[in-house]
Amino acid sequence: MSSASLLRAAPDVIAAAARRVMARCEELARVSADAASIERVYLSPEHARVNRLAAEWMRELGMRTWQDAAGNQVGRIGDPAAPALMLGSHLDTVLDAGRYDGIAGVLMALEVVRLLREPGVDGWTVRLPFAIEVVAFSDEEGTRFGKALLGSSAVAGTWNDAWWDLTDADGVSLRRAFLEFGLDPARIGEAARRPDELVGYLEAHIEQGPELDRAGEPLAVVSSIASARRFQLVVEGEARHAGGTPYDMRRDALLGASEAALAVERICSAEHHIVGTVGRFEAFPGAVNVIPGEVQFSLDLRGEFDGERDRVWDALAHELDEIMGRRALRWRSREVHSAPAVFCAPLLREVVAGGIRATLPPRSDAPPVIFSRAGHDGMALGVVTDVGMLFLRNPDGVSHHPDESVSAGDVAHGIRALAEAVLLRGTERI
Ligand code: HGY
Ligand code: MN
Ligand code: MN
Repeated sequence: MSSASLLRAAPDVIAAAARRVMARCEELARVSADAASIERVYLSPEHARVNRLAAEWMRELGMRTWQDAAGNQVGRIGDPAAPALMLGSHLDTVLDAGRYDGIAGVLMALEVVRLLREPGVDGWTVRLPFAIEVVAFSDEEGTRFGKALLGSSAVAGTWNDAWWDLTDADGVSLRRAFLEFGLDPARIGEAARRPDELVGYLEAHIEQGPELDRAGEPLAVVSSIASARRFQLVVEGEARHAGGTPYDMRRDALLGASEAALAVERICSAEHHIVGTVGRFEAFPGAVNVIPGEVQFSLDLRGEFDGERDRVWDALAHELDEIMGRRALRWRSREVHSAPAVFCAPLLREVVAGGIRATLPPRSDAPPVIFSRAGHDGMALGVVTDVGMLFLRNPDGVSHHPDESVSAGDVAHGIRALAEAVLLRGTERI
């Protein structure tokens, strides 16, 4: 794959594009359910507001825009009859989020359109053998309903009607939230795209890890996206008086669940490319003078390969049986999310590597290649089209946190590399 630059754009134009991305990340960060932090969840008023903003920015670029049946905001430019190369990322966030996770990828995709569009007979177009679509996915995180990738699963045609009964912390079902947002659950199938409508999905995203920062590298090619399984676990003991109950009579659910959380760290940290995290942990009844009779906690388990991830889950389940048996407790689990590992398509890996080579100073070795421990919408889209990802350096790897950051300089590199990758993809047979 050539490393010659195909993009005709002056450095100051790219720098201006990066500044626009950074400014818009700040603007979108202010669209939050909480004035003191960034919080934007699926089918919320904040989701509707950022979709309107994204649609406005898409229309400014001459794109045709629509909100699809799952609440994803879409813009399209180019030959209406041609298949599309889909760019984008997500605009929803975790709680107390950073400014760039997902957001930067959507905005960088818009800047690529700005760089590639040209005046056509009936408006703006792109001189490529495919159209370009930019998708702002609506629920990559799964913050509100626990199941991640809802927006991109609808686009991939893998929506599961069992999800309609998922409820948020207030007991609102996904079905009711759809209706209140103005969407029709019966039409969810209309969001699905066919393989022949797409030539691929290409996403730029901050790394959400420290590898590029430690290596002093601004950009990387993503090899694969970690497979994930998420569980809700319950440990049951017996609520008793904190003062009057002697230790030999206690069945303390919190101590059993705490041993379980430590076992997650011990077992996963001994594995290669497996990570397990207990992110939510709640004791009931939650009174200071009552021995916890029940604990509910989450488990987010990820691995480079599905089989390894599943083997570790079996080992964890065996360990929990031992812990709870020893403590005369009971435990159960409910799986709330599962997504297989997705391996990025060789052609898209090549064009991303070519885009990086065309952007950065000449180098003798190949651009860095990284396995993504973070999940992305590409995990859902992998069933319907080729997936490729470009990673940007994420200082100190801080993400899912207000201190999440990315430099304007690296965003400029990322915009150029993404545009070069799109142009390289355009030189290939469809
Ligand atoms: O959880 C993740 O890995 C992604 O940021 N949703
Ligand atoms: Mn995230
Ligand atoms: Mn993300």
